Amino acid sequence: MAEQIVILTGAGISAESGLGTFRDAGGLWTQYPLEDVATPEGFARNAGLVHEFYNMRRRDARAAQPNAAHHAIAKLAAHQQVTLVTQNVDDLHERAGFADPIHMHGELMRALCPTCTQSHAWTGDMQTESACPSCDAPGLRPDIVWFGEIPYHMERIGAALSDCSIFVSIGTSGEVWPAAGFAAEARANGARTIELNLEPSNGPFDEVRTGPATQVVPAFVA
Ligand code: BV8
Repeated sequence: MAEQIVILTGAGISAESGLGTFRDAGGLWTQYPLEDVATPEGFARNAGLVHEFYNMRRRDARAAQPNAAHHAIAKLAAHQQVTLVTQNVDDLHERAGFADPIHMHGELMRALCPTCTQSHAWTGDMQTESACPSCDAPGLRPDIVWFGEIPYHMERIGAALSDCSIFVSIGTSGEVWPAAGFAAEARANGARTIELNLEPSNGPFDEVRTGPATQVVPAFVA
């Protein structure tokens, strides 16, 4: 039977495309305290600051290009059964040709209406008075899963983790839950677990290959 591969990516896969990671030196959380910009409480306190944070990241993501690691995963999916779960909110996997990544933490290029709960494509800047294209209510928020909120697509992810024979973690520190528990969950279901990362995260991996994603991911896929 063909291998069923689950790949989990984090901010490290987009680092060489110029997009900031969170916990590395100079990372995003050192510039903006996550409590202020990645929690519902922070948004309620100061929506303008949150929009400033995500407008900057949305502009950066639009200016960035997918790198060799994003392209290698898209190439693998052309001839293997790959479920891609990403913690990233940029669209670099899609722009590298991977059709349907599972964005468990939401997407920079989408807006969520707190009034009618509709999600909309949104590629420009967002302000506190930005209105919902469906119900016209002001107060749109980025369609991002913040700390304390329930990640998207958890059932679909759980099903993929129970069926997979190989689990590959790429560019994530493994510090954010529930994503941090996926490798152990896959291994408990009998999968071989592999980490491709700049440095080992010391998670439950059968194999660890260290180095920049643009080197270790194409080598793994080859
Ligand atoms: C949940 C928003 C319940 C989008 C993010 C107390 C109260 C409430 C919750 C909790 C709590 N204690 C714990 C929790 C759970 C909490 C959590 O995990 N907190 C942590 C901090 C302890 N989690 C939650 O709240 C989640 N929700 O638990 O709900 C629930 C759960 C399941 C079912 C039902 C109910 C929601 C978490 C989502 C939060 N939103 N982001 C955004 O702004 O981007 S998380 C944020 O961190 C990003 O999404 C990011 O992707 C994610 C993970 O970070 P990484 O991607 O790993 O990035 P990091 O910088 O950490 O690491 C980069 C790695 O890359 C490093 O290893 C580095 O070595 C490597 N690297 C760097 N350069 C390269 C490289 N690798 C290769 N090549 C390179 N060139």
